[in-house]
Amino acid sequence: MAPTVVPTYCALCIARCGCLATVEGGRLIRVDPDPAHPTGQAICVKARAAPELVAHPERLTTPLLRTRPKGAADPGWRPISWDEALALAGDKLRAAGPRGTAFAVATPSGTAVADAFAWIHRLAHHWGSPNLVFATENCNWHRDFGPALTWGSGLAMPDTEQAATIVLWGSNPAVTWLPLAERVRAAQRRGARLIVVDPRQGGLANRADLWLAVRPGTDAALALGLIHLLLDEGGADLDFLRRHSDAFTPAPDGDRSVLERLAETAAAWPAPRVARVTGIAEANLRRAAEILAEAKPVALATWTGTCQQAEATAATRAINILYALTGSLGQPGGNRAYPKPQINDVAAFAAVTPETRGHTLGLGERPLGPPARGWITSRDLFRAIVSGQPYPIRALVAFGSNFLVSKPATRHAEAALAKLDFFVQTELFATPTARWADLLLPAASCWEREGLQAGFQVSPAADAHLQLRPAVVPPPGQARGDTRIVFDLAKALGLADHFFGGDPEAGLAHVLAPSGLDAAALRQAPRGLSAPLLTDAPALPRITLWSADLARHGGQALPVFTPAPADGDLPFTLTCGKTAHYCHSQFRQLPSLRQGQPGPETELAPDVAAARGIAPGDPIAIRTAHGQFHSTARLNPKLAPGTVWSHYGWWDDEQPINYNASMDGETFDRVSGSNALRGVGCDVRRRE
Ligand SMILES: Nc1nc2c(c(=O)[nH]1)N[C@H]1C(S)=C(S)[C@@H](COP(=O)(O)OP(=O)(O)OC[C@H]3O[C@@H](n4cnc5c(=O)[nH]c(N)nc54)[C@H](O)[C@@H]3O)O[C@H]1N2
Ligand SMILES: Nc1nc2c(c(=O)[nH]1)N[C@H]1C(S)=C(S)[C@@H](COP(=O)(O)OP(=O)(O)OC[C@H]3O[C@@H](n4cnc5c(=O)[nH]c(N)nc54)[C@H](O)[C@@H]3O)O[C@H]1N2
Ligand code: SF4
Ligand SMILES: [Mo]
Repeated sequence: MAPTVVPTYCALCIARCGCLATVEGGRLIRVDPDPAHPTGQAICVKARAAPELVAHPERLTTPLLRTRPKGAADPGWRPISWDEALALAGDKLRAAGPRGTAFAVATPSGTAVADAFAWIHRLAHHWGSPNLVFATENCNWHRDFGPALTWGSGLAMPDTEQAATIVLWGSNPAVTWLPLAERVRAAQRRGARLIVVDPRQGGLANRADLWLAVRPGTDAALALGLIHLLLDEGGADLDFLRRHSDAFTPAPDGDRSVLERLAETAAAWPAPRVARVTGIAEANLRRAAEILAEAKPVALATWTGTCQQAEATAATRAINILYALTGSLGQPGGNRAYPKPQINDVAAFAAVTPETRGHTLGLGERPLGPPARGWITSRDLFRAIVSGQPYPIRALVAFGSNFLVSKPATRHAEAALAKLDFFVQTELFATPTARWADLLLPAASCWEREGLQAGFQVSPAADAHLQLRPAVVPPPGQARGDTRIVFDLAKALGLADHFFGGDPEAGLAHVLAPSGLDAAALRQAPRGLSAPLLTDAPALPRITLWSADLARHGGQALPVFTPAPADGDLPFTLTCGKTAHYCHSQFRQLPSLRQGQPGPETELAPDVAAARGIAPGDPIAIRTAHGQFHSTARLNPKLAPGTVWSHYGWWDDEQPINYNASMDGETFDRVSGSNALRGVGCDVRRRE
């Protein structure tokens, strides 16, 4: 049979790159970019390896039931039918009860589970579970929700088309978000300036106007120092602040204005101190302040670089306030939300009663953080399972999510997973986390199921784009899409009434109803359509430099940063980042990707390598206060001095190569629960 070319998009990560899938005889044989799609300029090695993912011999193909005790190296999986599996899950979840059931979901930014994300929430919410674990506290919280403390909503997208200056702050789109990187490059070509704040000069930082080589974990000091310079030297947009913020109102606890109080707080960070703490030369600091004052509007992209820190809220607040001082928020050329296709949200957060929400783990400690939406940390989950406090949790329902590798070590992990009465996981592969499951359900990959994307984010045109991604090949064996599995489970739990009678097609019709397009029209147009009915762009809400919410909950009304004291035993600073080959702990099974990146590597700044006598290629061990992990050394002169920059997401039964096993699940931001995975004291040695 002649090959056919199907327009679609790659759903493997946030970038959702428009692409062309070539299919021959029911097999996916290649994936190419689709320049006619708003995000189709390029694809990455992961999409090129999609044929290996689809045809992989280790993919799960049938429901599997454990026959050996938990903790045994081999679970003794026994294939069972879908009917048996769903009936079993229904019985076990009824036995555990709604409060005794927790849910887990893989990251929607780094997997295709985004297709089913809202439906999974709907299932948890209508079942009545107070608890759902996903990556948010270490992923998108400080970009999408944390800024609400300062201006009531998330950061929104940088308007790269009209920005005079673009700031990438702890965000590396050349590796993590190709279409955004494309747009930043295009902006540079038309003369926009680029400032990159990152301990590592990679990707777009190589052609930035200014690279601020921040010592990992000290971003709050940098932002406070820049606030100080802008206020001290007349670089802040006071007019904008007068119109849109509380800057000129008296601070609630005195008679001076919020702006005066902010100036006083930031004055604790004069340039020489900032330089000492962050490692950034004073001249570069001043240059950054000049650009921010002169080349407006400023657009900001920030993501996990500033999120995975012990004081991520202080960093986010300081960066957001600095951004507010530029007067660019919500303006053309600044960060602003674009109108999106109108669709119905089916996550059903409103179905959660206050009583149920009151039982969300961690809500008492972090009421302004993810628990307010029912999103808990794996640490809190494991503690509750092991101790039975504040109430017993007996069952876990997971859709992907490899938390044993992607979350920091929590002392209770194995004890908790061993103690669960019932753990059902939907997966593509038998991961280290899945090995603890009682029941494993085979998931279809994004190439094997339909998926809806409403808005492709990176530009107004992309964000108006609505696409129903087709299944380009059938799933292996009996694997099913997550959405279908959610509907099946809903029926098994007697929740069909909340799930359109258990019919995913009726559910899809409901989702699409307000968009002006229906499933039939979208199936006719696999490349997607510009939706006729869009949401209104939200008005700029009032900016609160002074956070009464934080003050009320025992936090700081204005951001304050206390640098960690120097530790002679752990003289270097460990941090991490993503590579083009993998998403988190995924894709290690795919031969072409494994060939490109065969094992975990750790880049050392030249001063670190010299101090420890380490040469490129040396096997090394990285020690933190909580453990050590093995890696292979690389030298990188483009790292801030003292920095150790490592890959993560690796595991191995023989060797300790899991970065997160050496992290401390107990060190986290008090407001959000973000773990200190970056900016961690460490030492490095060569292994013999
Ligand atoms: N040290 C360190 N740790 C980190 C990070 C870091 O930068 N440094 N990054 C953090 C971030 S940003 C995130 S988002 C988290 C990610 O944490 P996780 O969400 O746990 O991501 P993965 O480890 O990639 O595991 C995802 C799992 O979901 C499965 N999966 C993929 N697609 C599907 C699907 O469509 N359906 C189903 N049912 N399963 C699927 C995959 O097979 C895989 O096993 O990791 C965090 N951990
Ligand atoms: N290839 C690939 N793409 C992905 C993913 C993936 O796993 N692989 N995951 C997806 C997901 S879930 C997410 S959340 C996004 C994340 O997207 P990004 O946030 O862009 O990803 P990272 O590479 O983890 O981190 C960004 C930068 O932070 C820098 N950094 C490290 N420590 C610090 C610090 O202390 N301060 C500052 N300012 N910067 C620091 C790193 O050097 C890195 O360049 O990517 C998405 N896209
Ligand atoms: S960056 Fe790669 S993995 Fe992510 S959507 Fe684009 S092609 Fe797919
Ligand atoms: Mo993420």
